[in-house]
Amino acid sequence: MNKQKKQQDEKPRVFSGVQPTGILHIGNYIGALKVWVENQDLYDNIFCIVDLHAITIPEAINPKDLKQQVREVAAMYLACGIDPKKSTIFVQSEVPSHSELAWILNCVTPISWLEKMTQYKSKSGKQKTVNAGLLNYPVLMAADILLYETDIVPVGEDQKQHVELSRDIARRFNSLFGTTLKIPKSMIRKSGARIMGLDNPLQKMSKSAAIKKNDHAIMLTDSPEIIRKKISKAVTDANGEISFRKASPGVKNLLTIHETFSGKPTLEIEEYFKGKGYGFLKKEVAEVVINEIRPIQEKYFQILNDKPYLEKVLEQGKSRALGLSNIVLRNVKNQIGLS
Ligand code: ATP
Ligand code: LTN
Repeated sequence: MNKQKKQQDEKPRVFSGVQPTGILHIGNYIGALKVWVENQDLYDNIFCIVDLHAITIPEAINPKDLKQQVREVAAMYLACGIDPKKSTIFVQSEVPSHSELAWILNCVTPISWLEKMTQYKSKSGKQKTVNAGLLNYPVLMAADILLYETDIVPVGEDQKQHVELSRDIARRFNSLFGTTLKIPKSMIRKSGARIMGLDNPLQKMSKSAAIKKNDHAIMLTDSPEIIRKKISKAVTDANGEISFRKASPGVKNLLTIHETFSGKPTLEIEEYFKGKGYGFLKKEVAEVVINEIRPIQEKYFQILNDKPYLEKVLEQGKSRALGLSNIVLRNVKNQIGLS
């Protein structure tokens, strides 16, 4: 066994993923990628690009663009600091065990559990025709997680309910067919797990909303000028209070963005902005964001243009994911009486 593999096998396992539904925004970065990178040395990490989840909203996906969007997410993982020597990166649809386990888990998951999911309720409300994939979305997510005997799932606040459901599905499978699946836990950062839209601080910042509204989100590929402009237009209020506890949602969102990018304690931030106006706050927030994402952007475009490197990383990731996931899938099939 080589040294890298032995070290990976001894650490608790992390699994997480992002949908290739467009360019990533600072919410994805703060809630997910930054957490992955900060904890990378502690765990055996598996990071997936969940293209099968992305097709649950068919009108958001153009078949001609999907492969490129997958590459863009992979390049962004690497540019943010995911190191392929420490982490496995792969594309969900290239590892068929995900769909296969999802089907089996669908057969042990009550529909009522799925109908209660808040993401399903909000996304299905926006569709003319609701496809079964949207309802079964969290079952595929459970399959992703459970296939790798995952210990920890680092995600933003919006995915907490789905990780809870994965735990319930695993417990139900284990009680029906005997203990087979490991019960995972979510990892959610205390502050910054739900970054809000700049145009509407009551709505979560999301890739899909960013496609429709220009000033909704800061994309990780935005230029410094665009970032300054978007933040200068961010919705605030008329009361002028710069405090984490008392501020309105828009101002609190800006303070949280500052806190997560600057890494400074909240008291120090409040002290710094005391008596200063929102114009100053917005300028400072833009600068901390620009400073951190500038080097990421340089790496991103370089990696995106290096197709052979990207392909090599994804090929290696696929090979490890195929091997690991087959072991759990075989056990599950065995327990359930399938050949
Ligand atoms: P879409 O609009 O296509 O559903 P999204 O922007 O909500 O996309 P996902 O691909 O669903 O992004 O999420 C990837 C990761 O980023 C998940 O861990 C999710 O919890 C996290 N995340 C998404 N939006 C935010 C946000 N606004 N704040 C913090 N974390 C977020
Ligand atoms: N549903 C998640 C993406 C996702 C995921 C996963 C996250 C799919 N499978 C497994 C963690 C673990 C989202 O962010 N929308």
